[in-house]
Amino acid sequence: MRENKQGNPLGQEWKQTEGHLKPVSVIGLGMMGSALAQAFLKEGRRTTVWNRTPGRAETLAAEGAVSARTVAEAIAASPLILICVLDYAAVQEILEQAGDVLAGRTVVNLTNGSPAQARQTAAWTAEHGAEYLDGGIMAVPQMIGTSGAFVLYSGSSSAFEAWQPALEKLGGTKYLGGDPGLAPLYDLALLSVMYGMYGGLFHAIAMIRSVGVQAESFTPLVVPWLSAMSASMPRIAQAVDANDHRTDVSSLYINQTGFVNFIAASRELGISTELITPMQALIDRGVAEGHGTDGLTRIIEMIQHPLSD
Ligand code: FVH
Repeated sequence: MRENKQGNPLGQEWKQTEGHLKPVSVIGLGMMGSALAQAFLKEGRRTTVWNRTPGRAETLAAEGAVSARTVAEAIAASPLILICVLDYAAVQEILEQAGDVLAGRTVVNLTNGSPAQARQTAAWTAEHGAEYLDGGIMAVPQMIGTSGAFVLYSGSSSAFEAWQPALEKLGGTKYLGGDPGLAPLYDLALLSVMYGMYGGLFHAIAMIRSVGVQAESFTPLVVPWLSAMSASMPRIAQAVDANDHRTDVSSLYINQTGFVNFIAASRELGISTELITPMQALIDRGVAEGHGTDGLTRIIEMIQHPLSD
């Protein structure tokens, strides 16, 4: 085996590193990847970075990162490799450039994707001798390294145990299990909550602005309303798990009537109803299928068993 001057096998230069913090390599220096690299640099950890467009590494290099010229060089530099790029097609392109240096390392892929893509990437990395963790970042770049950020992980439990102290520098960690598809599944489910919330907020703001009211003067009413409504989530979850869609809050019938007003008012205000009509269609279907006295949670059953086209 070829060795470098210090007697370490080539491709394992990180073994020379002094100190207790093992080096990390961050691949992908977009908004999120840069924030991840900065969190490790802040900790004083040797951080090697690589980006397809090399100019993006300059700021981090000025902050102390080692800028690798190739993917293989970035991977050779550390036992822990974080990848955060556009999509899994990009992840695959990157991993294929790694060659043999991948063996013996841990790849933590924080790119947004589907459970099936995560499982495929896990199988591919295992074939190349690396441990694999998939991750879902529940934060925006500015939150990385703060107490508000948390990251979901799934895949190799031994890799998670070994690297948890390092990964905690990015935000809270939540390990979901050995199936690498779990982190992206939970990530996408939580994003669904976020998009639902923003969809509702955007429609509401459009309504309010159409009569000349500033969004800023409306949101102080929205925040306590959302907190009050979200307080009911554990009770809703309990009822759903028990397959109990009865309600003492409001029936599908009542929501159906309310929705007619909601749509009519939006049209009168000249606002598109694109964000809200899908919900109306589901409420109408629930009533048509004989569930008018059930609560809104009946919709969960309906979308789990969609109508065939
Ligand atoms: N930004 C956010 O708030 C969210 C929070 C939750 C997690 N997401 C996911 O993180 C992934 C990266 O998102 P990002 O915000 O960093 O995205 P960009 O700033 O647009 O950077 C994209 C990077 O991807 C590189 N890239 C794209 N295609 C390729 C490729 N074929 N080969 C190699 N790298 C590629 C791109 O490189 P370049 O354009 O600078 O050369 C950027 O480094 C994403 O999955 C989010 O969903 C972020």
